[in-house]
Amino acid sequence: ISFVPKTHPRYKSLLNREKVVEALDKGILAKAGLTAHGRGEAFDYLIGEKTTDIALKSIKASAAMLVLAENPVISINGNTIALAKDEIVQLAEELNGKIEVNLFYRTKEREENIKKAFEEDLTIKEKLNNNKIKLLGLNDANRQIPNLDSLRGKVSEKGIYSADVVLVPLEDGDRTEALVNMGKKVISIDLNPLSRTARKSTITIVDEITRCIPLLTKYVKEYKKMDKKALKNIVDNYDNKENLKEMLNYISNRLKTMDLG
Ligand code: PTJ
Repeated sequence: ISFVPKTHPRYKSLLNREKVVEALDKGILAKAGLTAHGRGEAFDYLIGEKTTDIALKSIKASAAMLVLAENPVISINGNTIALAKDEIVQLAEELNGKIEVNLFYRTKEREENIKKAFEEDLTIKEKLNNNKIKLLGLNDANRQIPNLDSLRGKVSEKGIYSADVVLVPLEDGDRTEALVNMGKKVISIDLNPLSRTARKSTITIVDEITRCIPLLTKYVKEYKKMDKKALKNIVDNYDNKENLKEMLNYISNRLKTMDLG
């Protein structure tokens, strides 16, 4: 049951909080996921809680990169599952279906609870049975990302280990660099444009996950009909450092000219 009335001016944000708390109760979210969520909320305030044109550029470049990829994988953690499980499934279906569970705070119990959350949903279960989507990283995280000591380093051979493009929403930092060092392209979703993840990624989408995944899916669908040369052009014209600078300028201008009335 939701305690948040639909008319509340901050409905969406409060609903996301409820989802995160619910996922904690179900043993899906790491406790640290609560503070990570709060940090995200704070940055979302700074950007005005909407998808900026700057983020849209990153979304389009990401869609092009995902369509061009030979073996893309969507990495998911507790926060991503709490907020955007269904949206991630829809995106994966438009690609090769590969979703990999990759946890910083990896415990057997959380793995079980996550598996249950996917299989309890009958629509998702059917998609798993029909191989429209594949949930990797639970029983098959047998490979190791070189130079990454955390449990995030345990990955699936068919998933992140062999992927050419990895989408990493709400990342914790050092893995992005390790994946880039393996020669992979990393697309991250992170509301904090100052984070190490944001700076090390090939493409950073500075936007809230539940807002940007549906947009990403929309552009993936559209770009699947486009020729590869045009898509390559979109990717080649994208500069991540430039995009992050634009985002920081956007935030500082917004704050300087803000009307508090
Ligand atoms: O589930 P696990 O065990 O893999 O653990 C997941 C967390 C999130 C706890 C772990 O990865 C972590 O500690 O992450 P960080 O270092 O706190 O980074 C998370 C980033 O996600 C922060 O920079 C936040 O600004 C950002 N963030 C939080 N909520 C959102 C978000 N970005 C987009 N949309 C959000 N809703």
